[in-house]
Amino acid sequence: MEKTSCLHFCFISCLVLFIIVGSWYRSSISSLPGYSLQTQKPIDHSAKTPYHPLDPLTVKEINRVRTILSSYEPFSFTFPTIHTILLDEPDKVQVLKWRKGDPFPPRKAQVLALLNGQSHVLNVDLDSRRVTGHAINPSSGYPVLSMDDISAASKAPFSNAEFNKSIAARWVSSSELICLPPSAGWFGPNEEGKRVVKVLCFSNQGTPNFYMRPIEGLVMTVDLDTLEVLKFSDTGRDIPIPKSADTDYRYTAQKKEQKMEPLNPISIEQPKGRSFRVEDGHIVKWANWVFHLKADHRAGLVISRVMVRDSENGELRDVMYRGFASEFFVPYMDLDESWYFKSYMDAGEYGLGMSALPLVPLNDCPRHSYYMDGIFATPDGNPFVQPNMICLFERYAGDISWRHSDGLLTDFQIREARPKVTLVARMAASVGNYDYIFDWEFQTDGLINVKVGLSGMLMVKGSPYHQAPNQDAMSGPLISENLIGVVHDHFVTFHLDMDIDGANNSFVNVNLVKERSLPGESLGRAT
Ligand SMILES: *[C@@H]1O[C@H](CO)[C@@H](O)[C@H](O)[C@H]1NC(C)=O
Ligand SMILES: *[C@@H]1O[C@H](CO)[C@@H](O)[C@H](O)[C@H]1NC(C)=O
Ligand SMILES: [Cu+2]
Repeated sequence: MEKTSCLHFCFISCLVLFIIVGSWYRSSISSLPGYSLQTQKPIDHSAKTPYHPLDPLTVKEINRVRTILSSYEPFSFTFPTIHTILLDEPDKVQVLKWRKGDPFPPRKAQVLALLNGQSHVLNVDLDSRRVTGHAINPSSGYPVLSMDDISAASKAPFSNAEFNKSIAARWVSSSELICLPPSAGWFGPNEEGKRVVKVLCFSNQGTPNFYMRPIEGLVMTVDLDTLEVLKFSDTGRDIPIPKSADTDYRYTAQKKEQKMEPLNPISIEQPKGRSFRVEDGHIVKWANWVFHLKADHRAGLVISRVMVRDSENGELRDVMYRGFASEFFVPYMDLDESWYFKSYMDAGEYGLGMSALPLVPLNDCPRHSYYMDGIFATPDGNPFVQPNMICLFERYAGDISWRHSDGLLTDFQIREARPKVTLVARMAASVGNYDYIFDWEFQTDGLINVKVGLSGMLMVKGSPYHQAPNQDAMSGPLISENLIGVVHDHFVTFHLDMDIDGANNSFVNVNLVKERSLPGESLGRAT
């Protein structure tokens, strides 16, 4: 939030509790006859160069950052663990001044790294090949978890004898265990100065949907740097592991007779192809809109330099400098030892972009979609391409964008209607059990609609109850035998730097006030 014109919006999404296995389509659209998977040629990123000052770091540039850091003195003995290497975006004034063909403002990277338990924030100038800024532990807290952190933390419990005993007492074999670090945090003064996570385990016996089989009450507090189990807690020995029956959500596992009448395949035709284009890798042009779209490790998807073409004089007018999801906050309303800390901040703790897996053509995004890749850095500082991370498509859902008919009161026989076609930029982050679907939708009337869809699995709690429970004693409804869907919220905050016809914008809140009229009095007549 650097500018006064930035707005933070907070959307409170209601508590979402769905029974996991409901009605399923027998098969996905892409496996139906006549629905061949349209493919987009994979992009070779190895030699790509940036086209725009806001373009993310390329494969070559991430390699260059790695080379610069390897010969940087403080890291000459040990290369740090890389958490993020991101473009250090040039100042807004420089970006606004820049026109295609102009030389770029200096290309810079910001690096978040860890070495010997210390956080390093580095600024790297790619042109002069120098580290231009270096702060050690500049603030409290730690960088986003790396993939190495997550996989090391998930293995850590197995080095603990108490854990093995606890597991054996439940007749669970270690081969069916999946452990995950759900939330980083600070859990008390004993952990001062340490990076710690709580690790929880699930059983995948009989189902890939292990989220439905929590080993309830078993919590290991793990030091992410030493991988030592700092605290072991088991309060759930008498809570059974919920059954695995009917928990597998895959199409191929749906054996039950379909209760719902099957739907015929559906697809929107675009006989002349799509009407948007992507220029220079990231500039999207569609109808009256032009904007820059890119993948981001933390935010997932960043939209910048959004402009709309004036229908009268054809000139491009500024609408938004930059918009992205800045953070999530997902607190669970349960005070148990194994639940109180569950308050995920999915963007900062895991990275929405880092959690976004390739989209499934035809089912995640319709036919004629354009796919964009994400380029990030691995913990050893090498570039990594996440293919098909974002999709762009034109949406037509059968709605009307505008209409008017005339002829009832006059002699004009007018039937005018315009179909509503919009452009959507989409990505889906699979942050553990949850899938967040982000849609940035552009309408020809100038509206930008941001939608966040929630899908995936619930984070559930094992319970000794299997029916008719005492609701008061629980932190959520019993959704199945021995399973509670713990009540929780999902808050999403957005960074929206609006520049509607320039940077000087204000936010106007209009509140209507109800006025009461006395019997026999008309306010309209009184004024
Ligand atoms: C715990 O069990 C695992 C898997 O059986 C084994 O590899 C590990 O050595 C055991 N750890 C301890 C501390 O006994
Ligand atoms: C924005 O408004 C302020 C106060 O009215 C004014 O001083 C400033 O020059 C304006 N900036 C632009 C870019 O128009
Ligand atoms: Cu939820």
